[in-house]
Amino acid sequence: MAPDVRGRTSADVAPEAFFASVTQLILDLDGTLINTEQLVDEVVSAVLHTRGVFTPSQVRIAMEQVRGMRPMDGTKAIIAILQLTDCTPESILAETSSLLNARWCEVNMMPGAKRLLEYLHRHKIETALATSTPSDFLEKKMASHDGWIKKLDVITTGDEVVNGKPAPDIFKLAMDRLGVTDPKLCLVLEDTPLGVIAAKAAGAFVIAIPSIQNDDGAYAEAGADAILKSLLDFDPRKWGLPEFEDRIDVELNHPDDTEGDMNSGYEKTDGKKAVDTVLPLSPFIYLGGPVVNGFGRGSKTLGIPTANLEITDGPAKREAEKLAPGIYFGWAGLRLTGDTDRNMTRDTDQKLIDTTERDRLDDTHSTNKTYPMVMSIGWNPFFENAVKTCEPWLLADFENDFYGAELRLKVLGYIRPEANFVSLESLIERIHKDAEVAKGALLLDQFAEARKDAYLTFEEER
Ligand code: ADP
Ligand code: RBF
Ligand code: MG
Repeated sequence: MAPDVRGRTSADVAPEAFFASVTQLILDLDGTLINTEQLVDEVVSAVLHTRGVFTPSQVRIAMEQVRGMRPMDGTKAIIAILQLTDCTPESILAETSSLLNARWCEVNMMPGAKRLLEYLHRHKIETALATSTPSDFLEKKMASHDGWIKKLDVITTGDEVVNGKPAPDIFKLAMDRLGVTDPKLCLVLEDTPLGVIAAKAAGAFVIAIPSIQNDDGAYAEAGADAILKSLLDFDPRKWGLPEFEDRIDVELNHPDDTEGDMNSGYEKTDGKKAVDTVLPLSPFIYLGGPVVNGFGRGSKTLGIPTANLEITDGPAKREAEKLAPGIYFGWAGLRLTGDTDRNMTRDTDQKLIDTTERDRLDDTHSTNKTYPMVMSIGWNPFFENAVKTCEPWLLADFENDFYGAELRLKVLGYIRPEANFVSLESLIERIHKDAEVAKGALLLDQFAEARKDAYLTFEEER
């Protein structure tokens, strides 16, 4: 997205046409509030592959085209796109829905969804759900979700309207039930292009939070008024609503590069210390596994080595799904074994070495240590990665590589979304600033204490 004259992307701001305060919110469910898309893709594509001979990408493209539709509409559309013969939509839907019903309990909420719902409830902001899911499916889908859905003012389901998304019916019905007098004061959050089209046709403002990667163009074309990377980046103040109030200030030690950095909120207060803000995660997220090979460009291209963890498969996958793509900070525990024992380390920031750590550093035989870390999780837009990576930079100097060593992370807070940059230098500068934000945050009591954790020192499993 091209930066505007103020150096911000349109994701940061409500559109010029928006001048009032939002009075109601309408939320999509799947892919917006709950993380169903991967599971649905996995189950439906497995069933489709039993019904015909397709390449994985044919199936993926077909599924992306129907995302947001009601289950029956989507199944019919997929049959048409893939030109499936000898099978009815009813038979496919019967199979996919029974497989899915057995697995809805695996589905997490989307990162930031709980925070948003609690905020809306706390501020008594009228909110509706507008889901393509029919009500009988919905009950099964939400069975393991502690009833938060019942706290919403209005629920509209796919079976209640004649036409499903991309038709505007479901949003119009939600607006009727909310008693909306002016659709332009309604804000819709949607993850699919078809949902965006439907909400725009109903007259609402729409924020897209894409569940289809690397295709912001499709959302812009659908008419999205703003595109965010995740719910964590929704700023209600820009829509005339009260602020979240849960980001906390962090003092930065090296505010030399503040000039001209409009994007960062990196401001000098009373001409001295620069401050930034971070969003504490609640609960903290634990990730662990062996350090794996990445693209080999962290240290080479950026001078910033990142000890990649496998998150598309294996034990860390489910935990990593709880994190929106973005930049985070926390503590890392590292168990060096065999050859990697020779590694001598030195914390780059002495203030972050507590007494226990100092003892451990003196004991050259001990190899389990904890380090401050800053990490990126996602698709690295600057390099347009096709796979999601988790890349922690341990804020210490190591003499040797430690591929294969056991790494454990306790992720404490969110710094910012993944971004694209005009140059490699500006990406590098920004990552160094992230490290300063991480170090500043880790000095705060609430995050400093989190270092004492038997998981990080390999005394306990999780
Ligand atoms: P890759 O793309 O394979 O991850 P990098 O260039 O990012 O390659 O280098 C990462 C490797 O460098 C890590 O796997 C680790 O073995 C080593 N390394 C050295 N110092 C650090 C550090 N401070 N933080 C993270 N990894 C480091
Ligand atoms: N890559 C991006 O494309 N955009 C980013 O905003 C971004 N931020 C990062 C922040 C931190 C703290 C770290 C450690 C990495 C970040 N990267 C980002 C990832 C970087 O591109 C990646 O580590 C290298 O490509 C090496 O694989
Ligand atoms: Mg790396």
